[in-house]
Amino acid sequence: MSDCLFCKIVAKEIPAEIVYETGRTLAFRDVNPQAPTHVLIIPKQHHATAAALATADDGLADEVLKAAHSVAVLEHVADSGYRVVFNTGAGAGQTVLHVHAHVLGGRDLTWPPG
Ligand code: D5M
Repeated sequence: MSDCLFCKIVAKEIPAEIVYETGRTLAFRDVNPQAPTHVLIIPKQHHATAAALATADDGLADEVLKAAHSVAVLEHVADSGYRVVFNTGAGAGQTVLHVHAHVLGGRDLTWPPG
């Protein structure tokens, strides 16, 4: 989508600190990190929300989750524990309408989230 911020990162039209990439996924550091490790995992193909990704039924949601795990390993937070979050919809705090998994780790994470 031409006006989508994360599609522009995929197209390398705006910069991002990319930490991991596969054929259909991209992972880059969040500009406003909430933990020592805070990486966003996106499908390169545009889907607005996790719900849209889940219903695409082409294995892409699976690839995003696998990429999240790979990033956790690369960032050395897989053993200590990390969180994968999909804010889905405005009421849950989703501000960028290109589905993204937040991978958060490197500190103790409390529950429930705000
Ligand atoms: O999370 C959207 C997240 O996207 C939020 O944590 C900031 C991050 N963000 C916004 N613009 C950028 C760029 N240009 N690079 C990296 N990260 C970015 P949400 O779940 O939608 O609230």
